[in-house]
Amino acid sequence: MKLLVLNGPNLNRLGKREPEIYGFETLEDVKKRCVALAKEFSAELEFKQSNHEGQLIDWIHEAEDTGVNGIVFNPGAYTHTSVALRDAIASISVPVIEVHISNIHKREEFRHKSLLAAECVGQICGLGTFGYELALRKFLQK
Ligand code: CA2
Repeated sequence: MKLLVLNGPNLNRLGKREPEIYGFETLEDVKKRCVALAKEFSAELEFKQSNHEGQLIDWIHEAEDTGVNGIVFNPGAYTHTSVALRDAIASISVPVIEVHISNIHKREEFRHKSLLAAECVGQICGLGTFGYELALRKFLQK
C-alpha cells in the first residue's frame, strides 16, 4: 500500500499563527503522526507540501503514474478557487480524500464551496489534524 499526503498553500505555516482556527501543531508534527500510522500498517507514505498550484498538479499526475493507492489532500485555499486542481483529480483514477483542519462551513462564505469535493471520494473537515489520520485509515483498512 502506497499513500500520498498532499498539502497546499500556507500549510507550511501551521502552528505559527491563528492557533484558535488551526491549533498548535506544526505540519512537521502532522507528518510524524501520519508516518507513524502508515508504519503500523506497513504502508509506504509520502508527505508533501507546496505553495504552487502547478507543483500540486504535477504530484497528482505523478501519483497516478507511480502506483499510489490513495491521496489525502488538504488543498488549502485552492479548494475554493482551482478548476485546474479539480481537473487534475478528475484526470487520475487514484482515489482522493479532501481534508480540512477547520470547519470550512462555519467560516467565511467563500470557504463554504469546494471546487474539488465532487471529484473526491469524500471530504473531512472541522476535526482538526485528526482528519488526516481518519482519511488515511479509510485507505489503510482491509
Ligand atoms: O481548514 C483547512 O485545512 C484549510 O484548508 C486551511 C487553508 C484555508 O485557506 C482553507 O479555507 C481551509 C489555510 C491554510 C493554512 O493557513 C494558515 C494561516 C495562518 C496560520 C497558519 C496557517
